[in-house]
Amino acid sequence: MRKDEITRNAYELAKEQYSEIGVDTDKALSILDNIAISMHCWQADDVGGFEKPDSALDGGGIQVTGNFPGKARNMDELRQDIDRVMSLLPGKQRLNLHAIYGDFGSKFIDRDQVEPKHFQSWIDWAKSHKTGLDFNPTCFSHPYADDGFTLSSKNEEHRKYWIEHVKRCRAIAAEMGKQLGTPTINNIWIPDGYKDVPVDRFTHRKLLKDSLDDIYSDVFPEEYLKDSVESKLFGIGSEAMVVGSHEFYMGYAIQNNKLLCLDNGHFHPTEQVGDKISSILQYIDEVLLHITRGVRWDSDHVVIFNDEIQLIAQEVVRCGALKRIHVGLDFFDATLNRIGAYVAGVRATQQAFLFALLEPVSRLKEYEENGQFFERLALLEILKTKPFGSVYNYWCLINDIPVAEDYIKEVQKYEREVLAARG
Ligand code: RNT
Ligand code: ZN
Repeated sequence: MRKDEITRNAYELAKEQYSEIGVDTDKALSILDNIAISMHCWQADDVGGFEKPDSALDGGGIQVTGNFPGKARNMDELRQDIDRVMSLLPGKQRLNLHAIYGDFGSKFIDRDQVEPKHFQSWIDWAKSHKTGLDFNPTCFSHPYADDGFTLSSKNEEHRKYWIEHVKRCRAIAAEMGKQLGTPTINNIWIPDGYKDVPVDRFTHRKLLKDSLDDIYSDVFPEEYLKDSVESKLFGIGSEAMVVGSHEFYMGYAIQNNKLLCLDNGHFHPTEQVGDKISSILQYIDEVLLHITRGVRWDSDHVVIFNDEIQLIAQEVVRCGALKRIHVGLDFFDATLNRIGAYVAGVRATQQAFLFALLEPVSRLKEYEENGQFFERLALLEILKTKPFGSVYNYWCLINDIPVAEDYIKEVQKYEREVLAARG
């Protein structure tokens, strides 16, 4: 039997098995078609960016480890990589850029000088790819962030500099959204915090609040720009206190009608971001997810199909909140083929959503409401043994995308033909 035929037959069998428990696989796939995954650009070059010829991640409490050959060294290589990644993915993707990835030419453009024109070639790129862009100010890897503080700095010159940067980023993001006809999310994450136990937490948090108020006093149409804020528990070098904590930003987002960004690497390891979604949705209209995998800490490993990601996707689907959730990825591992890392991470995320979409939610709720907890447990366990992989494979096939292990060969080929030449 030809491979395609096996994939189709397996799908037909899977479809029957799911329909026995009241689940429509075709419907699940048509919903999956519309879940856009915002792919972060920074896995391609280890969060380096294009400010200087050899820019590298520096500071900010986040770390890239590894030196697998083939990282993108410039904008052309990064675009080439992203194209290759997208060619190996079914479904919709957006691209999430950081401010340091502008098209700066050979001139050094400081962060308080960035303008929409530096991102016009990205906007054109997105147009030609019929996709949207998301955006992030870059408040790290800069001398003015070396002391660990940016928007909450007690140094007024530094603070004003970062406020100017973020204001410019919002203008850039709004321009992207305007030209692309789909709102750009501008997500603020700052590293600010102390390595050791501080005495004055209050002033830093007050300064951050005032900086945000100043930043958001510039008004842009909602169809162009959405604003989100991302909290964190701790970072390398900010172990004792992070200014932009969960309480801080949740309060800010509720009070100021902003999106809240939940990065699942940014909480105590036993906390579940999946559990937070139904609470936050009571108060906040829209949520941005930064899907990642922390291993013992916020290590930003490549996303895999694990319990944590499954619960996040299940909660979004069970809450009926797909329209209120924006799915972004945030990982950077330099110990393996970076193109493969992207494809594996996006596929794992899509699989988590597919797995959630293949749940007979109303039957499960019925068991729960009847107090039939054994039945709820049993059905949830049985769902883990259902052939959802056959449904995912079929989705790849009908989208003309390499099915299952076939994509490994494609990544290997790219490594041989393109990445190897980068030295
Ligand atoms: C850092 C945050 C943030 C960054 C990116 C590069 O802990 O998760 O989202 O990873 O902005
Ligand atoms: Zn993040």
